[in-house]
Amino acid sequence: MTSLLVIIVLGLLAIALWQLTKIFDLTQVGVANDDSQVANDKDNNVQGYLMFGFLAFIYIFTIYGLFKWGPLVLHTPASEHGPEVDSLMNITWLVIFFVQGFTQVLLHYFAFQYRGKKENKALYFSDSNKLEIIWSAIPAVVLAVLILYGLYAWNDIMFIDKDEETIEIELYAQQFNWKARYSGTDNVLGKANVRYIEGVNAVGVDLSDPNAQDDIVVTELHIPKGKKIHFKMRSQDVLHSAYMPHFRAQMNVVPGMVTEFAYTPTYTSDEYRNLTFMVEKVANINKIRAEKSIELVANGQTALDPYTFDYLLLCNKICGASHYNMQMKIVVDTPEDYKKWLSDKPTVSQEVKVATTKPADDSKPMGNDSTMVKDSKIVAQVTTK
Ligand SMILES: [Cu+2]
Repeated sequence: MTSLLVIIVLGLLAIALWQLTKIFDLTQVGVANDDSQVANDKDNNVQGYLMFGFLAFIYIFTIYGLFKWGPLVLHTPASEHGPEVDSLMNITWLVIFFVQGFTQVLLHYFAFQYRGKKENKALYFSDSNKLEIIWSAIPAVVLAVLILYGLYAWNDIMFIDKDEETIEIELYAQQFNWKARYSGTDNVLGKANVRYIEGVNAVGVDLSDPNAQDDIVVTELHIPKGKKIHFKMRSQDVLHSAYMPHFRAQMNVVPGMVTEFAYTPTYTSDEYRNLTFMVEKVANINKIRAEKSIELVANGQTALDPYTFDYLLLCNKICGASHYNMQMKIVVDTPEDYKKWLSDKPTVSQEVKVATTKPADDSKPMGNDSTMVKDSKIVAQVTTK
């Protein structure tokens, strides 16, 4: 509402200014002796200097933006391949800044230097092969280097050494939540199919497969620091995207196929929380939340809880009405804590056994099933619209 008012006020202000200039023009009748529509040297000089004014605006705004919003970047990567992604990003930014800085100066300087002058005559030439070669070859070479470097980095990141010991975890996407399946002691994920989804077997594990007997399904992802995690991703319904920004990892999750990504976490959640940049970031967030809480309490609402940092797995494909809230907490443990955490988790086959031996009236949908019912209603609403 406020923004609409601001837009209306700005619009009215522009109309008022426009009317003022008209009145000003009327007062000049008989005074001004040059009312020609053709620009004279004075007009061209003003436009020429305005070019420098605009150039200054671009640079000042860029520098302001860097200082104002620069600290909001993700900062230190939490995976082994992270620095490689960051340096690719940084090099691309440097090239963009250099090209932008250099070409904008040239563009505005030329507009000033060759502004209209009464005694000047335009020089016409149809083409210049030399110039065209220069401005085609330089961007071609720069782009080729960037793309080759990107391909090299991508191949390096996506390469999974068959002999390397990895931990296999499945990420399962549903509108609108994530589940993780651990491959258990055999480190082999059992077969799974959407047709086997029933009751507590929410990701459709094939319980007749020997490899599936020790599979464990959870709603909070725990991974150990310093071990390579090999994620295999499946989707139950639509296209999702598994996005783990702090680990510089993202992969589409596509119904009907398995996609993969592997990385090695380098900081436990606790270690990452205690990095200087994160301590400052969290303090800043909590300062904003405290200020907001004062306002909320004054209006009779409850205050906001203080924020603590957690790694997150987010969905980065707009997949439906509750896409914005499709996330799962990721905890990076020490290898010992990870083992301890995983050791007391029941396997899917155990959970199914418990659920099926329960008396009929007691076998209500468990865990996320109630939200699944709610979410499928949302989907039904969306699709019937
Ligand atoms: Cu999604």
